[in-house]
Amino acid sequence: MQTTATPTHCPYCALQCGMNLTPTPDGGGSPVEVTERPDFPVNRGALCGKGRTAPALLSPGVRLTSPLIRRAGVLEPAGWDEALDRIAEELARTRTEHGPDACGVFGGGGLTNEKAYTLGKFARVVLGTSQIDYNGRFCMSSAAAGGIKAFGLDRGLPFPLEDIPRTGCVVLVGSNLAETMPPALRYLTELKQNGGTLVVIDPRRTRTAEQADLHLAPRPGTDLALALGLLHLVVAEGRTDEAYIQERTSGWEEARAAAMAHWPEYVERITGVSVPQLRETVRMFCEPESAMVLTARGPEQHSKGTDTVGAWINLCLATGRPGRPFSGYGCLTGQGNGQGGREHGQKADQLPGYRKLDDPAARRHVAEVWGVDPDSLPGPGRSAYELLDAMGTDIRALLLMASNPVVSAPRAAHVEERLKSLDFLAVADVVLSETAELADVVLPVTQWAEESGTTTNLEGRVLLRRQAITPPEGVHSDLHVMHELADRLGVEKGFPTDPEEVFEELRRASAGGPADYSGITYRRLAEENGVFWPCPADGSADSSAEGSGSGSVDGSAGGSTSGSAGGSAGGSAEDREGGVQEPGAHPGTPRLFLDRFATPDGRARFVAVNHRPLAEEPDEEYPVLLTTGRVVSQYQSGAQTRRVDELNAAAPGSFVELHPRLAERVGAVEGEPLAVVSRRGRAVAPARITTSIRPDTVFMPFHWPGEGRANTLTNPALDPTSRMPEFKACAVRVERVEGVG
Ligand SMILES: Nc1nc2c(c(=O)[nH]1)N[C@H]1C(S)=C(S)[C@@H](COP(=O)(O)OP(=O)(O)OC[C@H]3O[C@@H](n4cnc5c(=O)[nH]c(N)nc54)[C@H](O)[C@@H]3O)O[C@H]1N2
Ligand SMILES: Nc1nc2c(c(=O)[nH]1)N[C@H]1C(S)=C(S)[C@@H](COP(=O)(O)OP(=O)(O)OC[C@H]3O[C@@H](n4cnc5c(=O)[nH]c(N)nc54)[C@H](O)[C@@H]3O)O[C@H]1N2
Ligand code: SF4
Ligand SMILES: [Mo]
Repeated sequence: MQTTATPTHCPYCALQCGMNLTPTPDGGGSPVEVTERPDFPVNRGALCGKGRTAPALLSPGVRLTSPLIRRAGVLEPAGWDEALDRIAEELARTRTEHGPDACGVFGGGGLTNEKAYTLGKFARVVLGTSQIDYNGRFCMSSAAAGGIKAFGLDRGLPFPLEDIPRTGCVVLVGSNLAETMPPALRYLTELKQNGGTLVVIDPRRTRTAEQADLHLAPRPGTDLALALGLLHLVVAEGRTDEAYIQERTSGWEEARAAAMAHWPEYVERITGVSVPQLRETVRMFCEPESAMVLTARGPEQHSKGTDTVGAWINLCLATGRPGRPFSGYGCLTGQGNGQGGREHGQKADQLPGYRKLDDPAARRHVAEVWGVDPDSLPGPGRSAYELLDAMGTDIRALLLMASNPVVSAPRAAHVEERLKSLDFLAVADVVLSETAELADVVLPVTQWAEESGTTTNLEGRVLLRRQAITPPEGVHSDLHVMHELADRLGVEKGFPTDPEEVFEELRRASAGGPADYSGITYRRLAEENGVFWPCPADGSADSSAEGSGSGSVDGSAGGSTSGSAGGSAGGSAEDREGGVQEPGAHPGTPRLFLDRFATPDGRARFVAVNHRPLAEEPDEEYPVLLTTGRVVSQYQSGAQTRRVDELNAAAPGSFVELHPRLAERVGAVEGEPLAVVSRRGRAVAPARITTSIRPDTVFMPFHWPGEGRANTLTNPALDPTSRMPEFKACAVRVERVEGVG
C-alpha cells in the first residue's frame, strides 16, 4: 500500500485523464481519493464526475470479492480453485465434444493492452478457437475500417488533441463531447478563442452543439449523403486542392463522379439540411489554411458506417487536409483502451501489432513469438454480434471478460436469450453485471487502481496505469485467470501474471507491425507522459525519417512531428522532452502521414461511395426514428456507474427524448412513461419533451437494463465491412402507456 499519491489514469473513457490517487486517512468507504494531476497534458487536472467518483468502485460493498458458482440455479460464493477447475473442465469438454470453435471468447475495450493481448493469445493458443471478438466492434469499427481503406492505418486521431485549438475549423460529426469527454471541451473553447470555427452535426442540439458556430441537424443515418453533398459543392465551387490530389492520393476520378451525382437539392431532401447551410459549411471548412473533420459514434454506428467515414475522408482529401499541419480526419475513440484494445489481437481477424490473421508473414512472426506452429493458429472468426447470435447453436461455451452485452448489445432481448441457451457461461468482472448474473461461474477480477497495465488513449498515446492499492482478498487479475486456465488446459508456459512481463512479449509480437510498440518500455512510460505509436525499437535505423521526431507534443515547442506510419516510422530523439530514452531511441509518432500514408504506394485512397437508405426506414407501422447514445453521468451499460450514488442521483434512469410536436401527436406527457416499440420489442421510459431534437426522431440513452433498455429496440443490421450494428437508427412507434396522462 502506497502512502503517497500515485499518478495514474481514469478507469473509464478513451481520454484517459490523468489523476492522482491519494490514500484516504481513515479509509472510510474507499481506500483512496482522487486528486488533481495537472502535469498530464490531455486533461491538465480537469476530470468529469465519473472520474472524480471512480474510487467508489473500489469499496468492497460495490465490487465482487469472491468467485461465484451456480448451484441449483443460484450463484453462490465459492473458492478460486473450484471455480477455475469448473471453467477449465467445461471448456475442455466443449472442445472435445463439439470442436474448438464451439468455445467462444468475448473481450472488451476496457481491458489493458496486456489483458487484450493475452486474451487473443489464450483463444488461439490454449483453446485453438477462431471464435473471439469484443465490444469494440460496437464502438469504432466503422472508423477503423474507413481509416484502413483510406490511409492504410487505423489510429483514431493522427494528431494529438493539442492540435485542435490550432486549426482553422473543426467539423464535429455525431460527437457529444461535452457529455462524453467533458474535459476535452476545453480544446473546442480554445479553438474559438483562437479565431477558429466549430461546426457540429447532430440530429439533436446537444450541449456540444450549443458551442457551435453552425449546427446542422440531419436526419439520423444520412451523414453519408451529407458528406457527398458537401464534396459536390467543394468541386462545384472550385475549392479542391488539385496539387495535393495529384501528389498524395489515388482514386479521385471515381470518388468525384460519385459525389457529383449528389446534388445539393437532392442532399437537402435526404438529410433535411438546407442548401444554404451546406454552402456555409463548405465555406467554413475550406477557407482557413487548416481544418479537421472529427467523427464519433453518431455517423459510425450504422449499417453504412464504413462508407460514411469514407465519404468524410474523401472531403478531407479533396481539400488537401490529411497529413498537413493541424489538419485531417480523426475518429474520437470511446473506451478507456478503445485504441489499444483494437490493436493486439482480441479482434476476430487480428494478431498483435494490428497484424492481419490471414497474412502468412504475420502468422509466422507471431507464432514464433508464441513458440507455436503457424499452421496451428486458427483463421478469422465471427464478429461480435454474429458471435453472440451463434450462442447456443455453434457456440456452446463462452468466456466473457469486460463487457455487459445484456444491456449493450443490439437486439438485447435476443442476445439475453442466446446467453441463457449456452451450455456454459463464465464471466470475469469487477461487479455483478447483468451479464454476470446469467453466468455459471463468475470470477472477481482486479481493476484499474488495484493493478498495473498500459492503455492507449484516443490520440494513440500509450500510457501507464499504476497500481495504487492492494486488491481485496479473494480478488485476482484477469492475467491470473488466464494463467491458471491455460495451466489447467495443458499450456504451462506463456501466460505470465506480471503485466510488465506480458508487455515485454507484446513489444516483440508487435515489432514491425502497423501498431509497433517495440520501442516502448514501462520505464519510459513511467518517466514520460505517454509515448505515441508507432514506436519501433531501433529509432536510428530508418532512413525515411525525414522531418520526423521533432517537437514536444505537450504544447511547448510547437514543432510538428511526423512519421511514416506502418512500422517503418523513424525519427531522432534530439528534441524530445523528458530525455529519458536511450540514445537513438525512437521518440514515438504524435503526428502521422506528414510525409506519406501507410499504403503500399504511400498515397491516400479515395473511395467511391453512394448514399443508401437505412436498413430499416420508417413506414406506416413504425413511423418514427429511434437514435441512441449517452448521458454525462452514466458509462456504457452502467454496470459500474449505476453503482456510484452520486452518479445515480444525477442520472437515475432511462428516458425518451422527443419533440413537442411528436409529443402532442402521440399524447406524451412530460415525465410520464412512454412506450417505444420496434420490430424487436418494446421499452418504456419517462418522456422528456424538448425542442432540441428533430420532430421525426426520438432519442434514448442505453445505460439501463430492464423496462427502459434502449437495446431491446435496436436493429442488429450490420455494416458489410466493419460488421457494426445500426445502433443509431431504427424504425419505431411511440405510444402512451395505458392508464397514464
Ligand atoms: N458519459 C459517458 N461518456 C462516455 C461514454 C459513456 O457511456 N458515458 N462512453 C465512451 C464510449 S465507449 C464512446 S464510444 C464515446 C461515444 O461518444 P459520442 O459519440 O459522443 O456519444 P453518443 O452519445 O453515442 O453519440 C454522439 C451523438 O451522436 C448523435 N447522433 C445520433 N444519430 C446520429 C446520426 O445519424 N448522425 C449524426 N451525425 N449524429 C447522430 C447523438 O444525438 C449523440 O448526441 O463516449 C465515451 N464517453
Ligand atoms: N443502443 C446503443 N448501444 C450501444 C452503444 C450505443 O451508442 N447505443 N454504444 C456501443 C459502444 S460504443 C460500446 S463501447 C459498448 C459498450 O458496452 P459494454 O461492453 O457493455 O461496456 P461496459 O458497460 O463498459 O462493460 C464493461 C464491463 O467490464 C467490467 N470491467 C471493467 N474493467 C474490467 C477489467 O479490467 N476486467 C474485467 N474482466 N472486467 C472489467 C465492467 O465492470 C463492466 O461490467 O456499448 C455499445 N452499445
Ligand atoms: S472524461 Fe473520461 S477519462 Fe476523463 S475523467 Fe471523465 S470518464 Fe474519466
Ligand atoms: Mo464505445
